[in-house]
Amino acid sequence: MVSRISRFRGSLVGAVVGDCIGAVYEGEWLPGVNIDRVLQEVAKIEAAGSVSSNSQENSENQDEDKRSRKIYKFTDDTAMARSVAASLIEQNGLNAKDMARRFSEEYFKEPWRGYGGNICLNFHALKESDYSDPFGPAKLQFDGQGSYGNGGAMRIAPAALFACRKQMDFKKLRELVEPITQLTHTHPQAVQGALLESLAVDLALKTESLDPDQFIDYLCDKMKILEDKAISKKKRGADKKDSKDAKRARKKTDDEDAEMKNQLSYCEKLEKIRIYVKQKTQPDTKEINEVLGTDISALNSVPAAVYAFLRATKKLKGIQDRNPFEKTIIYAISLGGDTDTIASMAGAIAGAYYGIEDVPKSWQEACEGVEDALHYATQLHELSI
Ligand code: F2R
Ligand code: MG
Ligand code: MG
Repeated sequence: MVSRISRFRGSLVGAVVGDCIGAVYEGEWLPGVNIDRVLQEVAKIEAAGSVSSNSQENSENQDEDKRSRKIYKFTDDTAMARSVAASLIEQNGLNAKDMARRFSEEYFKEPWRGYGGNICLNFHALKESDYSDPFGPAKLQFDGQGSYGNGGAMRIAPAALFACRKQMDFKKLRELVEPITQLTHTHPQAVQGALLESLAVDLALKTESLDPDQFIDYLCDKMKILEDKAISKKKRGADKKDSKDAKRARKKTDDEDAEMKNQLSYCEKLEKIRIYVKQKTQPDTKEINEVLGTDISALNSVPAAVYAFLRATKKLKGIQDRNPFEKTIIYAISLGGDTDTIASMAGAIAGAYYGIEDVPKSWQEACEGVEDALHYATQLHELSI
């Protein structure tokens, strides 16, 4: 049985290694990333790991090894997740102003971490207004539509750990995840994506014996509630005929509806995942790209992360000799596109299920930010008991 603390550590460290290793390939589109290339990179990490374990007795050699080995840098995904963790721990709950300040200060300290194109404007606006309205700037993005990027989902694992209780409390999880996301992302797809990722992490933390069908049933159940609510909210907005903004609101809704018609919803994508996971022959990466998506939007990336986790329980070409955590990360990266983020989100789910013992030591040593992730996981675990 995997202990609870091991799962907490596995989840946060899983997210970090997914981000760091996935970042090597971010933005490589069709036909995905050849799995042999990912394996070559992983082999380098593992070779460096075995050199350092051979020089355990000699501290001079150890120091030399540390200096010479390649360190895989974390990106915005981990930078923001660390702020979520630190803020929740220090404030013992959500303090929106504190979290917004941390996001922003982290960005100004290290703006080169590969942030999304628009989120930076948010950080500027937050700083200029001295964080007086932490939710204000995000609402104004994209002509009031809000960002649909996956920046909310990619940082949410610490919130799932913070909200983790024996019995799932969907309401409490929503009350935490929604505002954390809305500090930067107000588009319903971004908020729903963060909720889907947090639900998957929460469920993985509590699952003893994984049944992919049951896992998907559970996620579908909850996502249906969210999607139905979003549809009726939108309808209510469009029905406000007396409002002076009604015409503009209706036009916006019509445009969004037209856009939505070409896209599968989260629930529809989860049903596709159910089929892909059961499929005897490994699904084609091109089809995964087209149907689930692997880009920087939440709707076209969170489902791919859930899928990578579940499909890694089955046969996968070229990586059958790897443990399921490793399979999850390597396979997630091989899907291409937003590789750091998809591997990070998949890693958070897989780590929550398999625990820290399945995250290879050599990977942990090679990735920047693992020690801090272990520290945050321990603190979040203490707060959750
Ligand atoms: N930004 C990247 N990668 C690109 C380059 C990194 C490279 N290493 C480098 O340094 O050059 N990765 C990171 O961004 C993704 C998360 O993005 P986030 O936080 O959601 O950002 P943002 O700016 O809110 O959204 C991203 C873009 O999506 C489009 N977009 C969003 N909402 C939109 C809307 N309502 N209408 C139209 N477009 C919308 C925009 O193009 C945004 O710039 C992660 O992959 C992370 O790793
Ligand atoms: Mg990134
Ligand atoms: Mg990314």
